[in-house]
Amino acid sequence: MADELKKYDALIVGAGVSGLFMSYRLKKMGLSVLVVEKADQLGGTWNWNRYPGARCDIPSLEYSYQFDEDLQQDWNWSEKYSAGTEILEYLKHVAERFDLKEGINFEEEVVRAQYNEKNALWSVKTNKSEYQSKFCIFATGCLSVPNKPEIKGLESFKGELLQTASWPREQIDFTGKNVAIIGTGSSSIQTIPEIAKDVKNLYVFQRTPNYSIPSNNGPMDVEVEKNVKSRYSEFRKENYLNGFGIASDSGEAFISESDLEEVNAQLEENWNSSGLGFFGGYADIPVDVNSNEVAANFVRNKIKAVVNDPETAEKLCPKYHIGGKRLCVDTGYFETFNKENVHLIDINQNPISQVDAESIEADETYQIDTLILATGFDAITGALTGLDIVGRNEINLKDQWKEGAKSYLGLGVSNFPNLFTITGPGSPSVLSNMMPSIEQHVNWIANCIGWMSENNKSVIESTETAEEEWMKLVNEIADTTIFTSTKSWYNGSNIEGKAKSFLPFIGVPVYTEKLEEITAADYQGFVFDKSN
Ligand code: N01
Repeated sequence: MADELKKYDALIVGAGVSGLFMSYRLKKMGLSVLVVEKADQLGGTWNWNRYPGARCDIPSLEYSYQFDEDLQQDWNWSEKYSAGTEILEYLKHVAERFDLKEGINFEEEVVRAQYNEKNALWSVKTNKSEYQSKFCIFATGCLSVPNKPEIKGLESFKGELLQTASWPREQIDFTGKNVAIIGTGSSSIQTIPEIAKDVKNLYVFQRTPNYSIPSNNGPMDVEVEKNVKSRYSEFRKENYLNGFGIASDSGEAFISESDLEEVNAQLEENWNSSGLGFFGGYADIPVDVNSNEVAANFVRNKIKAVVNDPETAEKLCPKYHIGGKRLCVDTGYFETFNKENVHLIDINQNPISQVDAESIEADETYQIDTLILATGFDAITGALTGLDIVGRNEINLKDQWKEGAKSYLGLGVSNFPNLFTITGPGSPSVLSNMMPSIEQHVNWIANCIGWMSENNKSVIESTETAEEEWMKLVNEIADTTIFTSTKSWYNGSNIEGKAKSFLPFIGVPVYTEKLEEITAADYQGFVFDKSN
């Protein structure tokens, strides 16, 4: 039976930004490749998150592929921060241009992947078929499994139930409707100003307020574009040398050693221009709680200056360390709370007690037509632990990661030979510009497979020791920052029952240096052709 299965050199799970580029690299190397994608079209994040206002919070000149010079010269973005729809068009263009659609099976979902030690092949079972593959590559994204909270009575709601992370393709008409939205993270902060334009009433159920920086978005500045395109590769390299891998002022000044007036002037400049680069110029905001408080207070004062009602403004002011939860970038978010049809409900004081056929209940009962869940994701590991991925000795990845995910470089996992993850736990991933981080991983995996072939190696696997030491380093670095002392999806705190451990590697340049060192030392920390 097993011999009849279709065989590939590499099976890639997911046809988003990473799966597309991975298939491009491997096909170019002459490998037989199959991509399976559970959606009915490519695009990953940008296919699922179609809510009004969805847009990238990293400028498009940076959030785009760099692997092909002609592509990056030819493509023109219409705005500084492109809308999700435009990014989806871009990804479709890339797929067409490089002939990537051939070889993607859509509406096919992996249910189980099992490593067979006898023939060193993965058996991958989907809802439609079963395959064998030498390499199994998970390009399943860091924010791809929506978190659906347990709310009493939710299933009895008779109105329209929407989730930002799996938004329908057709346009939703909110005109004259009473709408409730639960959650105030990035997705909600992007969609609230858009939805508020048409609704009769918008009820925003907030558990934790968020820091958000204005995007100052607008049409693409052609001079900026021209300048970047004239030196694109240097521009990319410079950005990737910054801690979070994005363009920002890389000055190493400390707020703790600076004149406060100067600090506020710099933060004002950042506020007016930098979006996610708001910390730019000051290296101690993520590591020194007092300096962090200066930046946090700056944002709180901005919120209070924008929002007319002092009580609402106070509720919108976050109290935790700025940056501890992912910073948001918005277009008119705080201003929206000055509209008479927008109501902020603090559910810390009055938690949501239940949802009924036509209402939601917290401090009072709100009659609603539409309920939107903007409640986030089972981040970084959810797409992997949600499947049955079975490695050596029948070990299931979800069991191996029960006490917290461990990975070597975010690329390999011990006991799971010839399995790669793109931007897995322990890599900069969500604490960096995802595009270049994805390209870095895809290139690494492709080069590693090429190296194995040249050196007559068939099976690669990271060692437990390398993995332990790597995750120790990830945590040691994180412990020097404010990231571990804030509840966030970076450390699993948003999902009930999930192990609490900090997963991203903080610091793109250090990560890159280590990755290069390890690779140059013939993939130190990995073993090849380990006997069973
Ligand atoms: O999700 P989130 P998101 N009852 O987890 C609340 C990326 N992104 O989809 O903070 C009530 O940030 C939860 O409250 P709390 C970006 O990296 C990128 O908004 O847990 N509330 C929180 O307010 C971002 O960080 C772009 O107390 C509940 C919210 O729901 C990441 O995706 C655009 C609840 C979830 O916020 C996730 O953002 C959009 C409950 N039971 C997103 N459960 C780009 O521009 C959860 N909440 C690329």
